[in-house]
Amino acid sequence: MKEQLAKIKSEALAAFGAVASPAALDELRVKYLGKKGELTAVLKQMGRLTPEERPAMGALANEVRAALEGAIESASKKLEASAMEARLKAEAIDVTVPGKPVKQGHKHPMYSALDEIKDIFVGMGFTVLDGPEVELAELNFDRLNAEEGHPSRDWSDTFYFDEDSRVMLRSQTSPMQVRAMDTMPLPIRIIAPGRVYRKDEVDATHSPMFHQVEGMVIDKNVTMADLKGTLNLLAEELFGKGTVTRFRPHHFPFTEPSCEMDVQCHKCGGAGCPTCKGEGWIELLGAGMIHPNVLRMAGIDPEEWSGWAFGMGLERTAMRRFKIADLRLIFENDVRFLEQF
Ligand code: 2NM
Repeated sequence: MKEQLAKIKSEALAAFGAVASPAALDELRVKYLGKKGELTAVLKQMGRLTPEERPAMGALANEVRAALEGAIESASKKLEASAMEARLKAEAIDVTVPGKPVKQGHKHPMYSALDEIKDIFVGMGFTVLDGPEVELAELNFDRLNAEEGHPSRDWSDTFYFDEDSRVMLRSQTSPMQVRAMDTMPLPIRIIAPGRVYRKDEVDATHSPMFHQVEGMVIDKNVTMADLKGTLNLLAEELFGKGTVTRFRPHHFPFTEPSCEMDVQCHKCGGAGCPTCKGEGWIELLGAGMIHPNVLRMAGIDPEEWSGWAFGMGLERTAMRRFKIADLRLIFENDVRFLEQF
C-alpha cells in the first residue's frame, strides 16, 4: 500500500505538472481524487490493515492527498495566468498605429454671437441663467403684467399644451427673470439666454423657434441712465468703439417707460443704404424700467428697489454681425454655410 501511494503521488504530480487545459486538469482531478479515483480506491483498502499499521498509513495517505491538492491548486493558477497572458496578447492595441484624423467642427455663428454677449455681461458682473422651455403661463404672462386677454396670450400666437392655457412653450425668456426675482437675493444682475417659441410662419425673418437674450438689473436707485449706459456699452463692445445709438419710446407690458434701442448703420454711418434698408438705423433690442407691478408681484417693494430690463433676438443680432441675409440659413445647418464662419 505504501508503494501504491508513492506511485500515485509521483504519477499524479508529473501529470498535474504537465497539464495543458482546465478541462484536462479537471479530468485528472477526478482520475485521482474523485469518488472512483485511484487515491480513493487505496483509501478504501485501509480497513484491511491492522490497527497498528493504520495510523502511519493514514498519515501517509493524508500527506499524498494534500500534495495532490496543492499540485492541482498551483496547476490551475498557472493555467489562469497563461490564459490571461494569451488574452492580453490577443486583445492588445497597437498604440503606435497612426490615428484617423478627427474632423473638427466649430461653433455655430449664432452661438459665437451669444458667447460674445455673455462675455460682455459677465465682465460687468452679471450671472448667466438657464431655465425650462416648457413654462407656466403664469410666469410667462401673468407675472409679467400681461393679463388675461393680452394679445400675446392668444392661441394663434402661443404654443399651449392644455385646454386651459396653463402650460406653454415660453414665448420669451422673461419667466427666468421672474424665477430670479422669486429666488435670488437682491441686488440682482442676470442675463437669461435661450430658445423661445411663437406661432410664426417660417420666412426670411421669422421662425416658430428662435433665440433670445434677456437681462435684468434690480438694485437701489437704478434709473434709465443705468439702462442707457449699460446698453451703450453693449453696442460698443458688439459693433466697435464709438457706435452711435438712439432710444425710441415703445410699449411693453412689463416695463414702464419702455424703449427700443437702434444702432446707427455701420455701413453708411446713418445716410441710408441697403444694409439698413435706407433707414440709417438698425433696431437692436427692446428695454425699459421694470414695471412696479412686476416688482410687487415678486414681493419686491418698488419704493425701495428699481430695475431695468432688456430683450434682444439672437438670430437677428447674429445676422447683422455676420451679414447673413436669410434667417433660415441659421437653422438649416448646411455645412457649406456653417464653414464660412
Ligand atoms: C424685452 C423688452 C423689455 C424684460 C422685462 C423683464 C422683467 F422680467 F424684468 F420684467 N424681463 N425682460 C424685457 C423688457 C424684455 O424684450 C424685448
